[in-house]
Amino acid sequence: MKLIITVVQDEDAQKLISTLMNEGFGVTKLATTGGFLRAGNTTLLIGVDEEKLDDAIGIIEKVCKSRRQVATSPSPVAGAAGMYVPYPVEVTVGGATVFVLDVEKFLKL
Ligand code: 2BA
Repeated sequence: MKLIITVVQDEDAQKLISTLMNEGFGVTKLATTGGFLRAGNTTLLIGVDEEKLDDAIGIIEKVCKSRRQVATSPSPVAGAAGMYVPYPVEVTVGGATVFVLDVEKFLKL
């Protein structure tokens, strides 16, 4: 068995969860926050049999879109007044960040 941990954008989360569940996958949703943008995102835990791993990853790939997002981050250099000046940064977020882990044991007690 494998455990997929995937970080996706909130905009894609609901559709991704329904599609995975309709295909018979079990899903747990966590409300998370990205370290860089400090904005909300969604992390899903999906336990899958090894032979269904590629199917699950295929669904994630199909549903999750990449988007340009502008964030205001503190400047790494101090401005003339010696203060850190916020400036806008544009980044491409997603489609999805996916980790696949081996599951040593899977129990429902
Ligand atoms: P955030 O950390 O908020 O990052 C959002 C987007 O900002 C990233 O999109 C990336 O395009 C950009 N970014 C992140 N760190 C950066 C940096 N040091 N310099 C410049 N740009 C940077 P994604 O790569 O698609 O990541 C989306 C979200 O997935 C991340 O949100 C984070 O919550 C998660 N994530 C990505 N890589 C991860 C990793 N190695 N471990 C754990 N979580 C990760």
